[in-house]
Amino acid sequence: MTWQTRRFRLDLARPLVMGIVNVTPDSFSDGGRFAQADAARAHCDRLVAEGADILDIGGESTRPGARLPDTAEQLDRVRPVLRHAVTLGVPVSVDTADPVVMREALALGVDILNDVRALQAPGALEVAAADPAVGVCLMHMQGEPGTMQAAPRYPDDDVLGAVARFLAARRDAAEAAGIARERIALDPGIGFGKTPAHNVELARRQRELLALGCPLLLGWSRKSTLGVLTGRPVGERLAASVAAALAAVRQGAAIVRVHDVAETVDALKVWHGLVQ
Ligand code: 7PJ
Repeated sequence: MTWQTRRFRLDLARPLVMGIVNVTPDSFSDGGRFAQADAARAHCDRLVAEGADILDIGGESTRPGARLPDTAEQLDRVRPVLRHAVTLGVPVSVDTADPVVMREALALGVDILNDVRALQAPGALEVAAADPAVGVCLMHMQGEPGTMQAAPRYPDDDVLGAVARFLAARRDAAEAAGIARERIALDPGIGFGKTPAHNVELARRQRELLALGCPLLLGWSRKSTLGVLTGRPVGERLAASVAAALAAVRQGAAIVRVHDVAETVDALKVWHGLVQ
């Protein structure tokens, strides 16, 4: 299987590691912004040196309870980082749901649109379809980031069914808009409007999502369900995150989205060497 992205047709014979580059500020001063862009560019270099197959760059925190930055603010954050990232020889994705940010990112040369809203914002499908080869990742989210973790529920407790139906519908909408199936990856959206039990159920039944006919991308890195399983705070979830990435691959994931690239790359090399 392959995933067509703008400059690269990605071979999915072995699992790929997508390294996370967050450009979300803790300072709003100008000095803060320049320092932040510098740090994010250096982080891109580091993740590529560590073996990242894809860089995922986002300026829109979708953590539960996060405030949504406006378009101009998001662009100010990600623009300098994207400009640098596209020079590094690996495919670059932009983690955004905003069609204006998508269009600008495409103009800067990004290869993949990674959208936690699965191209549902007005104009987003059209932006993706207008580019002949850009790859897209369509993710399932129930509710809105601000409130999605307040007692999420699924009819008949069928989280896998709900996720599969949503992803099938968004895949079909993308294809109908002119985005070829070979350009589409799908993601069940671990932690996006889901309890720990829902996330575990999705992991156990993940293989059923392969019937959707697209590569699966999974993001477990440092997420709160790993805190529930281990009792550890977010800063101590490295081993848990690596284990979750391996589990996702065993269950059919083609791409894992991670913060800790070096450790995940090593784990997958050993996995690949020992299990064939
Ligand atoms: C995901 C994402 C994910 C995809 C974030 C975090 C929250 N994009 N963006 N899948 N998560 N495709 O990293 O904790 O799971 S932001």
